[in-house]
Amino acid sequence: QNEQAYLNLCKHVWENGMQKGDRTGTGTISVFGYQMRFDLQQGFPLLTTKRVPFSLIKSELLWFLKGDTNIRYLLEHNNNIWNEWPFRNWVQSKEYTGPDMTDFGRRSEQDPDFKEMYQSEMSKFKERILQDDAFARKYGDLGNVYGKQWRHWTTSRGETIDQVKAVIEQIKHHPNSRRLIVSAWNPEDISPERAALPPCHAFFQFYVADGKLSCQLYQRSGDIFLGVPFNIASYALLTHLIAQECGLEVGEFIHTLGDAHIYCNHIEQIKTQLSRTPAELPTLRLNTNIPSVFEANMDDIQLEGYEPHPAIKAPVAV
Ligand code: UFP
Repeated sequence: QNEQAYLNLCKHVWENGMQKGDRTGTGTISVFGYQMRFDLQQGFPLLTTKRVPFSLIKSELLWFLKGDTNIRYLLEHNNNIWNEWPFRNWVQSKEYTGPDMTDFGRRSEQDPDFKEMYQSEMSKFKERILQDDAFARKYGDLGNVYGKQWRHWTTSRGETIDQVKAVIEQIKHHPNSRRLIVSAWNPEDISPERAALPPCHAFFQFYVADGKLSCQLYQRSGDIFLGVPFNIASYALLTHLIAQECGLEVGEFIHTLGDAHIYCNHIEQIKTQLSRTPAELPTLRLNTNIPSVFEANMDDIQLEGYEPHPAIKAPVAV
């Protein structure tokens, strides 16, 4: 069963992880280097031991594939997963005149009055991104994140490289190639001024054998409880989309993690999840008439038979 690969990761890190401090000040237990394999023929690897919001995964992946880096598209699809980073830029800017939002992540966990103020500032911020074009351009753009590097990698000569388009061409015409790679990791662009967050899912490679397309991802840093379930489903979906476009079946998704960590404030949640019995995995249905992966939209991607256990809430480390 595919989901067991993820549950084994949780168990492995829980039992063997080292206590380790981290950038966010939250604290983690962590291991370095871990690999999971998901056979995409055996169902779509969206976890069933807790509900994972697939619509957020779809809109985020479509946003990457469009080469978009502005959160406006995400907000238009009720997707709030990238809001904290641009919000932090906004509240740290000279133009922001509202109440002090320093350290808003931790403070809103500890102080209900602050949380109310934060939520109100955040909803004003989102409204403005949606309504005000100039504001959205200035404060909604995450900079050199996935969409930019996947579709518009900029070279030192000022040319742009569309890595995803190029890799699809290679898969179609040179399926035996050992160079079927997309890199989101651009050393020139990882400073805080140039990108909201250096890419976590940094580098991926495709592989074609026996009429099946497989994908392996190297993820430098994985938040096991909140991030990794999304990342698995997102790359599984990407593999399905590209396989369909190239006239191939799906093979495996292989997920290789660098720093695989459980945040200290996710431990109870992980325990709850590990106590649950996985259900049958859902099946992905793609519209077979999508002209290209770049033109896919939300309705072209549907899941059947997703009957998970209830969602489990946990704070995001920013
Ligand atoms: N993270 C993920 N998956 C993602 C993503 C972020 O697990 O797709 F964008 C987590 C990993 C880590 C934090 O806990 O976000 C990023 O922090 P850092 O840059 O310090 O690794």
